[in-house]
Amino acid sequence: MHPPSRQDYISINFAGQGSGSYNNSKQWRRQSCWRKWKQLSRLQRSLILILLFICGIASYPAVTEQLRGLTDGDPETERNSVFPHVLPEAVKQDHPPLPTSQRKLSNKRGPPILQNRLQKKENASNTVVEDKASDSKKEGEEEVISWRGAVIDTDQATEGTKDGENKEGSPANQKVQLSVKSANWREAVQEAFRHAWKGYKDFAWGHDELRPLSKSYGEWFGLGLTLIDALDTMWILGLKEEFEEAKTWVATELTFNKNVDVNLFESTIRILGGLLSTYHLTGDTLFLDKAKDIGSRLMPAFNTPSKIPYSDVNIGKGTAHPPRWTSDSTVAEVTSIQLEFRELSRLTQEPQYQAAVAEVMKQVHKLDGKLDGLVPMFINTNNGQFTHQGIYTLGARADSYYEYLLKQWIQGGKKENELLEDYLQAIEGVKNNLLQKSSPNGLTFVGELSHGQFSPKMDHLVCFLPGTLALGAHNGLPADHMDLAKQLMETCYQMYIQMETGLSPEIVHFNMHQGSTRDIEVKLADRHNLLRPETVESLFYLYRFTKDQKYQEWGWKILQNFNKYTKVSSGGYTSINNVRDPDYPSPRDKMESFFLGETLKYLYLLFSDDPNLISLDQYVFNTEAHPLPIWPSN
Ligand code: DMJ
Repeated sequence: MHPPSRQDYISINFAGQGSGSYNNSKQWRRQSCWRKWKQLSRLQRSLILILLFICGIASYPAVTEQLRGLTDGDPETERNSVFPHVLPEAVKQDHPPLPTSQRKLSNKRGPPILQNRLQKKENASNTVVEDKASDSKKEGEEEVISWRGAVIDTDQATEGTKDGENKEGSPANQKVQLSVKSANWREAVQEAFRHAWKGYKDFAWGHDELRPLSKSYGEWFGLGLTLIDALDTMWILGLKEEFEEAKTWVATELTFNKNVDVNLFESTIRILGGLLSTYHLTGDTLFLDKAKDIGSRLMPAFNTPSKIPYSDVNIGKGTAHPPRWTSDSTVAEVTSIQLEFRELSRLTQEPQYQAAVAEVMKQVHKLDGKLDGLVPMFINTNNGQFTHQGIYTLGARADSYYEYLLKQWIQGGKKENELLEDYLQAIEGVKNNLLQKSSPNGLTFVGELSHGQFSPKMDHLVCFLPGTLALGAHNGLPADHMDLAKQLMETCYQMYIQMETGLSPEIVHFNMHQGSTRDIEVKLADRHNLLRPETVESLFYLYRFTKDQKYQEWGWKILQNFNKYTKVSSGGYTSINNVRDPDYPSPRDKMESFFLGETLKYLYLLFSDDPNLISLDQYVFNTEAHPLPIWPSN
């Protein structure tokens, strides 16, 4: 496929320019707000004014308290810093969040106006610095707009209101309350991010991963993995100050000219993907230049006899190799780097990136050894054949193969039929071979097949599937994909709430025999939680497409449980060993980069009612939650 020119990309436009539809300009918002205000009944207007008044009164003591707190320091932090632990005081966060007006007044609220930025991309320089310069003006406006928005956005309020908890009051009042609630939840995500970032900044700045308990860091590739993975999250959450300091580090410290072995897949999805999406969101070519640098340094991985890439590349020496013990690569790894390399070709007009990853897809498409479209877990880099055949899973080592079939098809404008065929066939394969119901409650789950033997084992990783199925249905694929998505979403949520901490283990086993007393069992070795994103990722898709409030409520519970059991007082969050022991979840002393790159980003987007905040008709998320543009049709 001939990659479109750079200019074609810049001409991506978003509905509404010059027409009567969506346009996020200040003038439009002012006019529209006033029009909507005038359309409200007198009763609705009075209710809103009373609510504003009550919030104003209620906020007075909290604001003065905050101001006192700012001058006094934080004794809690000082006490806990002597011996870090998973915060018992985070239990406080079980309480409903404070109304916005009672919280610390942040000067960086609300997401940046992404669509606006993209619409004006050709005219404006779009630097963050510029955004910063106009901050003071925006601040006041955004406060007001968030209130007006509560009224303006009523048609985005959800069906969930019908069955939700706010049965009293007028429909308009209910919608106001829902908007305020989700604004508070977004703010809680911002707080969580700031807390995670504080730990990273204090103890791991510029390193790959925070070790929050030992107040140190872990190195994997030595490339500031967490910082790069988190760049676009900060942009989307509107954390401009944090974004600026991270950007400075990228500009002044980040170098890929290092004698280090990196994993092709992990560095593609986290680093290349993170840099490309940050370039798209900000328009800052610093990130594109860095993306080109790492992308070209990863290319030696494809120099293999079969053109199926090796797992590891030395980005300084330009050499690549498989793991020491095998010449195999993982199927998910070699088939989940395509979105990023295809986009790199489109942006640079250099076809070699796209050609290399397309060759992998072409070969895998033709390979023997699939079962109804389901793929084995390994592929040999010498002969290009599947190895260790006979085991089929939607979990580790195969998961994102399925995700990227659909997402490449969407990215490329739904023209590449082989990708769609392989995806549809694979979903039929899941239904025919891997789908079962648990006992006693009939939860639908995706198990595994090993040489014809079914195992009722499901990785938490499989919880990407409800979101992917929903995305497919949204793009015109069969409606029963959405039915299945909803059933699996329920199961993934049950994997959380049936645990004593309310957090999912890494792997569960479902009971299938009649007479079972519980649906879900967890083996001792599988009780850990790594702060993974897949369930909240799927909740985000399901909420976007259905507007059913329950998905937001579920996400809120999960965030509260992360705060309760994984938050470390001195900064950061930690993975834990035992989701079944609320008294001692046994912290592991590691904050994975995807907690900032994915988990918190998806939670924030889940709590947003703005479908244009990373529109799913304009962006496709890579498997590390980095949004990349859907290519324009021309
Ligand atoms: C992330 O790196 C990606 O989401 C990947 O697809 C799977 N593993 C982690 C998150 O769980």
